[in-house]
Amino acid sequence: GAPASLSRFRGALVAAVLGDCVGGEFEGAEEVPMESVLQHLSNLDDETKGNGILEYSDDTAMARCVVQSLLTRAGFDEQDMARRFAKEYSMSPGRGYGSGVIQVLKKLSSPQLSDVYQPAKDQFNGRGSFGNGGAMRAAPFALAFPEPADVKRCACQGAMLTHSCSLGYNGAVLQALAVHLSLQGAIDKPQQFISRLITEMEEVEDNKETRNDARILKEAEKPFCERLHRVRDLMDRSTVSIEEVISELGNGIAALHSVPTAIFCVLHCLQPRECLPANYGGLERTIAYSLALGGDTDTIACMAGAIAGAHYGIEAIPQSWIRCCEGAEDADTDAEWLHVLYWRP
Ligand code: 8NA
Ligand code: MG
Ligand code: MG
Repeated sequence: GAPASLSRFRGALVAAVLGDCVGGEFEGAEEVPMESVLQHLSNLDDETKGNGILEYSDDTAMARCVVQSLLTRAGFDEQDMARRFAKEYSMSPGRGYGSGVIQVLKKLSSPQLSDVYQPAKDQFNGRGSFGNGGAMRAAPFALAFPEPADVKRCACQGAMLTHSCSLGYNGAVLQALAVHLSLQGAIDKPQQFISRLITEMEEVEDNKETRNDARILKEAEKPFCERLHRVRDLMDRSTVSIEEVISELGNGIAALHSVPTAIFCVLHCLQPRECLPANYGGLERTIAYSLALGGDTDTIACMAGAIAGAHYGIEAIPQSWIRCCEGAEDADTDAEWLHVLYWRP
């Protein structure tokens, strides 16, 4: 498809919801046999199974708030976005939110609150959360702004409403950048794509806060850059096992252990793979592969889904999958509105 085409917007937003909904089945599982993944996915094709609708979790609930806020305000408005997060949580608290972020969401609903960034800063003894909760909802920022500088700034500030640790919000910046580049068709050249992400993150991570957080958490000086180099090394290898991916990149709830992993899933599944059915297209391979890693499967599949959906476009998504996932149709409509916002004069 053409750069930033409507098909790519729809693909990104719908595949993110699918990843969240189908990934919920395995969230937190230590080992997920590929057989179980393929069984789960084939049930979606089988209407007679009637297993009902797969519900979305916090990932999609918060992404929907981001979308509605960006559309209503025609740009980033932290007060409005914070209010929407708080309201969404109070209306549906059972969507599987991280145990820490719940405190932030409760504080954000207080009418006395003067600084919407303060509750996030109070988390974890003032260090802030490094969870992937900022990154899991970052894709819509890439669909709202054509300029990478706006994508980076707004993804960062949007994440800081709940995640004030640099290892949290920089993960959101990386995820938004990956979707931004994918929308432009940059994944047609995977080596250049990963190099551009590294170049961008070199700059994003070049500051005192990042160096300080990285030192405290005993990570490399530029943690996301280091992980992206690992992604590049794994891409260059002819074979790589699931165990190696987990040990090199992680599959956990930290942004550092899941955003680079999601990017790897997309790049690894550009070609057919022996462990995956030959009749699967690239988008189906990406979702299946993300689930087979185990751990935070809904969030990794959600983030990989957004990047892959922006690359392959809406046509690559099986209709039967869309019908099974709560919120997928809404995401499709939202994508059309974001496309208008993105291309506004
Ligand atoms: P969060 O901000 O509560 O962070 C998630 C968890 O990460 C916290 O509960 C802590 O255990 C840990 N953590 C984060 N920052 C720090 C820190 N500075 N020091 C020590 N520990 C820290 O939630 P979130 O919005 O980032 O959500 C992340 C993930 O958790 C999402 O996938 C979400 O779906 C959720 N979740 C995951 C699972 C799972 O099994 N993988 C299950 C339920 C919910
Ligand atoms: Mg979730
Ligand atoms: Mg999750």
